[in-house]
Amino acid sequence: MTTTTSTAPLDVAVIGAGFAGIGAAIRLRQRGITNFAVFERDSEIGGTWRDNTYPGAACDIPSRLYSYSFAPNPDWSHTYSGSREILGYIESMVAETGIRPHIRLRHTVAGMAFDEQAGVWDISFEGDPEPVRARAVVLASGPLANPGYPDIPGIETFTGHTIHSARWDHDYDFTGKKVAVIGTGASAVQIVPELVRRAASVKVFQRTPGWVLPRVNRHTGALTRSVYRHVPGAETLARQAWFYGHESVALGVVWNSPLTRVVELVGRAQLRRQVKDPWLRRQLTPDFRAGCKRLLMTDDFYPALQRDNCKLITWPIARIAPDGIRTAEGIEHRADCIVYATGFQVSKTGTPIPITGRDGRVLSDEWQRGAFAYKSVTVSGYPNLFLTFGPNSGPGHNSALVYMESQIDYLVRAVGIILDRDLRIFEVRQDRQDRYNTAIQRRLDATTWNSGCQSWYLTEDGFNATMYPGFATQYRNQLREVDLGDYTLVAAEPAVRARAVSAS
Ligand code: N01
Repeated sequence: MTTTTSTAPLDVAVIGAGFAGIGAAIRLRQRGITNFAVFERDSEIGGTWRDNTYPGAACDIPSRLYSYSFAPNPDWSHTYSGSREILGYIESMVAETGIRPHIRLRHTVAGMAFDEQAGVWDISFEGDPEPVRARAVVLASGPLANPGYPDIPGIETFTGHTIHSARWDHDYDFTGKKVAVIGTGASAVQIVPELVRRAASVKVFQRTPGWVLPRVNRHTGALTRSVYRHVPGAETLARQAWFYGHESVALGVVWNSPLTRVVELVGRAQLRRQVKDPWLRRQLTPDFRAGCKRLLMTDDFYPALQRDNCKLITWPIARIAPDGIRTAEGIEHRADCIVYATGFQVSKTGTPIPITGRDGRVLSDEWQRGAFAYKSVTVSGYPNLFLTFGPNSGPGHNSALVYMESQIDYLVRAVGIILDRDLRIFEVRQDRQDRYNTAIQRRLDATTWNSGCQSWYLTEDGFNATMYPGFATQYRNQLREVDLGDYTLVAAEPAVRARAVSAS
């Protein structure tokens, strides 16, 4: 890829202005690095929390933990906050830290290639924006960014209204409508309780019942908020309590253990308490170990399914017809609107954009059978590139932001090393990366995620490129320091650097 640029290279290009990109930008600035830009394809910041605005959208991780420790918010209104409040938190971080001028909206990265001579990444954009060069790149485009539609015959023939959970149509009036919801994952269990209040009828098409656990959501009163605001250490203490509470849950959901039975007992007790009809209960009973697919945290999904205007359909979908959905036993379910709560196009085998590294290596080719990286942040052959939410950094039991914060602090330290030492190449050693991934895959074999169920964590071949097989504490500890022994460092030659700057 060749680019022509009219400005000097950036020190850092951050791709994506969601939680991760914004967090990276804030920490770069706090480290004194100011020559950076954040490129965002959308016209607004916020990533997931800008896109997921469906009714009932909320986080099922407590807000005090689903936030950055470097940007505490004493004012969370509930234990588990809604999407608008989370988006507000992201926007207020941007406003308070002064990073807004660094954000370039409507910049969709088309591809990037590493110029080994100069030690910079050439980044090109779709459409008008001028290409840029950057000494380091933070890829923070997020794994759950693009809506996924199911591969059901006839899907394009439906003549009614269609909505995806991650692209909600707020202008559509559900009043009096017959609605079909496909999917019963983490998004669907939040949407259905809201839809049954508005629509004439809701049919929920379930392929696999999940483990549903209680999510006790409480309003945080003014007095408690004032304690978090004014009592030194109160906020940190609460965060720590949530953190270690979730860490203990790992014992039951990351690995099959006697505690997995306890998690399943809690799920079964909720099912027994909330669903009295034995047949419905049977249809809602999972046939895999708790934790294998994502746990569903909700108190109102089962009650919603039992409303007079709601019906659970468990027959497989045979096809979508112009006026509704036909199931395998031949029944036509007419619908005015189909809501796809069918998740995202998760790339476990390629990259979100074409990335060409050293010696013309193409990352998508190398990741064809499954993505891998070193500590999920750096990849051998792709110097000065840093990933957030990269391969094998997904948690099954704790806040994704805890993992993300560790990645951000690690990569900011690494970028600091590149700039302070004027490095051309900062590249993880292949042997370190291989050893790390062999150990990760061996450890994954013992986890619930690899115990036989199908989920978006796995490739079609069953390769797990998504989850981290351990405690968040372990993950955090391994990223606490940048061990220079893991990396090949090559200093910039002043003449080459000067040529690169003057050519750009
Ligand atoms: O998507 P999913 P999601 N026919 O992929 C079903 C995050 N999240 O948007 O289980 C029929 O989990 C599919 O069925 P099955 C979180 O990380 C976080 O709900 O594959 N059904 C499943 O029921 C989560 O993991 C929050 O058999 C079909 C559903 O569609 C991730 O987003 C809240 C089908 C898809 O479930 C994705 O969750 C919400 C077909 N052909 C989401 N194809 C928080 O609170 C698919 N399905 C933080």
